[in-house]
Amino acid sequence: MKRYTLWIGLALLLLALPAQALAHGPSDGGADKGKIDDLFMIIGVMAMFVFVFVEGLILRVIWTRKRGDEEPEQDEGNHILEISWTLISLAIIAVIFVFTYRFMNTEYAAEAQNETGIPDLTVHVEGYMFDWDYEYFRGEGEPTGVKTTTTLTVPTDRLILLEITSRDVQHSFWVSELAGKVDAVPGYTNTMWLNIDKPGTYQGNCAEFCGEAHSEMIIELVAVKPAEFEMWLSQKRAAAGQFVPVGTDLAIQLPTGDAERGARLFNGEEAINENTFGCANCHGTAPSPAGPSLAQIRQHMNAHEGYTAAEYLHESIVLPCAYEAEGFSCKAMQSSQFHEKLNAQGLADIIAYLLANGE
Ligand SMILES: [Cu+2]
Repeated sequence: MKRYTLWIGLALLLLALPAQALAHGPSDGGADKGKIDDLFMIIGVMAMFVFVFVEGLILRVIWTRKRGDEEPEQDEGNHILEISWTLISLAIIAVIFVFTYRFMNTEYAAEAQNETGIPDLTVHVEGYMFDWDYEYFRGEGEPTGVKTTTTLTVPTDRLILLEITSRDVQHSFWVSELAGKVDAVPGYTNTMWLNIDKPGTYQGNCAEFCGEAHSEMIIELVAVKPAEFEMWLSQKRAAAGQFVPVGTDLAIQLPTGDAERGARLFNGEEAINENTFGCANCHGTAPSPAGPSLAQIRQHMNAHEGYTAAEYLHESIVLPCAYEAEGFSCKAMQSSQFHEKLNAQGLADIIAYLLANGE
């Protein structure tokens, strides 16, 4: 019976291991893969010995002792034993320390390859509750006017510098296949160098717990061939030139809204200027601490004195902190800066959807 329990336990443990736990480091283009692999192997092998030794002792006790056995003789004050396990632990920690320190002192492989120190593309990465905004610059800082959210598009075989910061609380930029975690700290800029070999989509996530919808803080890094990237960038530039953000002026006249398109925008199924909004992440059908649910929004918009429902929604979207719904924080929505990412038509569509939802 006992043995079955053990095997079932082990099988469950293996099943519970996510694939990411096994994919232990960058595979392409970011930090030096060889060095991370070495470090992983050294620590992994040492940990394996300790694991087998300790588990072996535990198993031995399980197998040899029976219920009702007397307590074995206790051995106290054995200096040789105490000194030796202290020294062994110290030696293990010293080895890990030396190898880790050596690795921490090497620069990003992409940076080391580059002689001029000037990147081909610089991207300002700004984390906020609960998404990422990217602004693209040629070279070190020639503006392109192109901005995206969530999805970061970059060329392969080019030197890319990410300048990473945060708009509100601490976040961490982590695309495990490309490089290690880099903290996004308000008022401070950290850097990450990339030179990606393989085109493809690399998934990442915020790696610093930052609030209710932290798990929604997905990073999607799309690497495309340089020629494709240039096409993408020029299309984006053209679109960015036409895009007029709605801004925070509540007195402006909004066009007639399309509730169906509003629903697609609200649910993140349609983009404006390549920005998706994902309002539904925080404002779903079920109550959530992240934001008022659709039913709660309906209540609020119909009960706000001195405002029509449409006026209330307009203000709540472009100036989330003008009125804070009881029991919720407006900070996350304010960080999203929707007044910069929506145009007048998009805002009118979302308002039309929410108004229809109220009927
Ligand atoms: Cu975060």
